[in-house]
Amino acid sequence: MANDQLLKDFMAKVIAKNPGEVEYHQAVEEVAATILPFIEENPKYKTAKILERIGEPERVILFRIPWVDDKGEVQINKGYRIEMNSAIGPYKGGLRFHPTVNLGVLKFLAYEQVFKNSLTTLPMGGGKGGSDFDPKGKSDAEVMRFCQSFMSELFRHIGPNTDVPAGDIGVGGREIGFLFGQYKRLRNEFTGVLTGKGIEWGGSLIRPEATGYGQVYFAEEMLKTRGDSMKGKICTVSGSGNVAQYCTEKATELGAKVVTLSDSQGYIYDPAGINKEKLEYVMWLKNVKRGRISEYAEKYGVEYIAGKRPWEVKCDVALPSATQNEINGDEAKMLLANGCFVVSEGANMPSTPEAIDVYLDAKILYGPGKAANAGGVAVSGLEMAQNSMRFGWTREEVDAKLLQIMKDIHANCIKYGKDEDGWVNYVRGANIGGFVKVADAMLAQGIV
Ligand code: NDP
Ligand code: 2IT
Repeated sequence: MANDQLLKDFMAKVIAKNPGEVEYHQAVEEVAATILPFIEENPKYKTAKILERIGEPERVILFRIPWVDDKGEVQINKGYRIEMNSAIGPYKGGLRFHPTVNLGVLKFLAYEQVFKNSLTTLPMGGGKGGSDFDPKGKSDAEVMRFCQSFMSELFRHIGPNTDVPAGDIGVGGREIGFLFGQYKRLRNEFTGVLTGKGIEWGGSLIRPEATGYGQVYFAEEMLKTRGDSMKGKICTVSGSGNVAQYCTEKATELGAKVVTLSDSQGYIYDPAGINKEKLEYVMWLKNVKRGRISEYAEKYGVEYIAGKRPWEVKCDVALPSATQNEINGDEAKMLLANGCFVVSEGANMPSTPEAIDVYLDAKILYGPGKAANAGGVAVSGLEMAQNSMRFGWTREEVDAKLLQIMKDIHANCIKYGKDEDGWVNYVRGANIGGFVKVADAMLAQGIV
């Protein structure tokens, strides 16, 4: 059967089985488009229905999170944990607290996580969870009560050898602390059940930096294939949270100039570049004051463009680091028309299918999220290893391991993604590279 028809038939079944979960359909289709032809050439995966099995979560946990706000009013949120695949290790993946969270969003994230975690070379299965809780505008006490209620149900489903959550949008060091405290209290056990912990209580050096650093290391590796580097490049970054901050730090350190940052309300354009001192202000603004990126424009007298995304700004390298579907087809065309030739994704699925087609048609250096942002979960894996040893590595040791992992992921993408003309399709490379290890483990473990 022709590949187009194979994909159509496969997706019709996925959509029928998972109605309305549009982000999930999108993530599955992107993978299936490259994996189905590979499976045709490797029939052992076909008869065992590996791709169909990978798409069905091993377990989905859905629960109520009741909590009381500062006014004494009862609030109710939804809680989720998708335990997607445990073929190569315990379920592993972040928790997202954001009002847009629903089953389809978390299933897309858990699905991507399976392939990403496999690419890291570390023994981690895939999972994702979270809540439709909105931390914006909530007091620390409200966030704590919410986290305690969330963990009061989640604790019975997770464990250091079962399922190890971490942060994602809306979940950073503060939330991981409250979640860990409640887990320890309920289980009377101090274990590495979460990653992204504080350095004094089982965390790893470089975990906060890891996603953004890894994203830039991956861009540097892609540039190297053309004898080029990040030095002197103009970069546009979206978001201003954890990933965006450390992506900006590393890009600047490697000699690039980051000229934009954004949040859900708009973006700032600073043509002089966001240097060390300005980045320190952003970290304070976002992590301590929990303010808006527009305040940066007021402080430094630069332009703030409300209600828009930064892809209209001329750049060499785009580093999307906010959320899914934040670059559409028209924005991708605009990026390329302005000379952009590298896209390295810190966010998960930030480019729409139309945007990806634009990159692939133009044969630019495009690093999809499941490869380019794998540094975060990779250092989570290193945090788990340090917790098991009851011992910690230095900053330099962890950073060196992170860099090596990003290089290995890049090499794996080349192995499966290099075309005859020498151009590397990193989408195909990452998907097949991530798939093979999980698929072989599933074959070895029987029909489970
Ligand atoms: P944070 O919560 O620290 O920051 C999120 C940033 O993205 C904020 O600036 C936020 O703006 C913006 N944002 C969130 N939702 C939207 C939206 N719907 N539209 C526009 N802007 C939005 O999260 P992280 O930095 O941790 O995560 C960013 C991305 O990176 C996500 O896609 C996440 O899945 C991915 N990722 C994160 C990893 C990690 O280790 N943290 C690892 C790998 C990937 P605002 O404040 O206005 O909401
Ligand atoms: O999307 C991701 O890879 C993360 N949010 C990090 C997951 C983790 O377990 O560190």
